[in-house]
Amino acid sequence: MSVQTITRVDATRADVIGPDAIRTLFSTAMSEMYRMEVPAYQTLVELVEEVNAALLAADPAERHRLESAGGLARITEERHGAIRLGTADELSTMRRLFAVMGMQPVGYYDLSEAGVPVHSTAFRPVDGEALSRNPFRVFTSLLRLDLIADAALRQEAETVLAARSIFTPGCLALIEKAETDGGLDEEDAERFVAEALETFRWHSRANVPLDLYNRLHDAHRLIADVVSFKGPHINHLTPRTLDIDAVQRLMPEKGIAPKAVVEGPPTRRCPILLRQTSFKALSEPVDFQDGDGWRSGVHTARFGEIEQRGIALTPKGRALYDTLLQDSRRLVAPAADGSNAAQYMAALQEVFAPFPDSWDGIRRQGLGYFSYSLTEAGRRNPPVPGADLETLIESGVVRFDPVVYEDFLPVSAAGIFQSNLGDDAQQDFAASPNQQRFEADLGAAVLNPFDLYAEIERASIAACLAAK
Ligand code: OOG
Ligand code: NI
Repeated sequence: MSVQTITRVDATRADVIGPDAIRTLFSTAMSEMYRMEVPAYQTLVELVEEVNAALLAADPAERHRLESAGGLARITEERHGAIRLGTADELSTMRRLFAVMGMQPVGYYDLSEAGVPVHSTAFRPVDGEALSRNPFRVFTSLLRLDLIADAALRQEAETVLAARSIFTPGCLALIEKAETDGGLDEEDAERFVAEALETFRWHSRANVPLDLYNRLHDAHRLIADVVSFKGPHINHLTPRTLDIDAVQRLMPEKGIAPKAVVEGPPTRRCPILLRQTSFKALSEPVDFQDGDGWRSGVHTARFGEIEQRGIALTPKGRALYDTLLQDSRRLVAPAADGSNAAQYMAALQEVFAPFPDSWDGIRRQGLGYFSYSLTEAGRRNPPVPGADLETLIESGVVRFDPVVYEDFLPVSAAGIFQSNLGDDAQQDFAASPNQQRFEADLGAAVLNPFDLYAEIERASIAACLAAK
């Protein structure tokens, strides 16, 4: 299995603009496109900006912490999107496309367990420097036709998917050029972004007749969404807020109805992992093939989501999170119609009480990853070789800041999928994670997120102790 990454960017070639810059061009273009396609997205972005600005104005200490940890600049522009692909070829080409922008596949998510016939990874930048420039991520799912019971329908779906090509010839040529030359110059980068954007665009004309759409839809809504269109339309683009409870509360005032519960951990002083909420997918007009003509219908796929990101947890912290989340769901299972939302949120809050809620508590128990840096005093008076980290922290030479969680959560993702598929869409599939198959289809192994966070922490400690 070969891993194709762009490693030969030659720093001496002034015309190569580098993957971080291409990623920023792309995420800006994507945001621009989605703003035109889904006006409610713009409303959400504005609401998030208002809430973030109000929070920072009211909490100078938090503002200062974010500024000195280098996290403030990236937050306003920060987005993640999601797409759903139909074939192994589409997935492996998508990996090469994202590699041009410095995005690697991180993590494996099995959603069959939650009744959604896909498995997924997140394409994102991985090193600290690239993340601080622009942490744009795309949650990318591959449809699992192997989970569809009806063999004839599966065959029909496969035939439709095999006949489509979701990338423009120009895009494919530029991916190859970037791989061969080790990057793109500015002009090619701009062409690449424009061509790549075509793959993510919404198509109001379906690729299949209404009758096939309906049969796919009856098998599972998600199958209809993937198979019936020319391409994998981006289905949401999520801005990051510093206070998700405030956004959830204010959404109805802006005419947007949020899902009943916020996914993920409860409200805390020290946020952990990821909290998310969304508004339901819109019913949008679609034209279906009908003999020689077209026939109008509707499709629901695209929605809005916001998120608040907290600290990345260690395997020990993550295990505690998973246990507590399961315990709270055992106590109060969130109803699909949201009728027990208040009880669920209260149970969550109570069950999570044992999870320490101070940065130092989380650090001392080894539950989260931190980035260490020299304080002002530490820079004036750098530590001597062999100094002890804990002593340096106590004496105010070294400070620590939480490392941001850059990934996703399978239970939350399932909740988001389900709230968008409609409350009737829950279906049982045999839980069958198949990371090996996914990686074979991807053409590469997915990176382990824990390794990436551990490396950020390790490098930060090494830099403190090596400072001269
Ligand atoms: C992806 C849903 C998962 C998230 O933020 O967890 C997701 C999809 O609906 O395609 O985006
Ligand atoms: Ni999302």
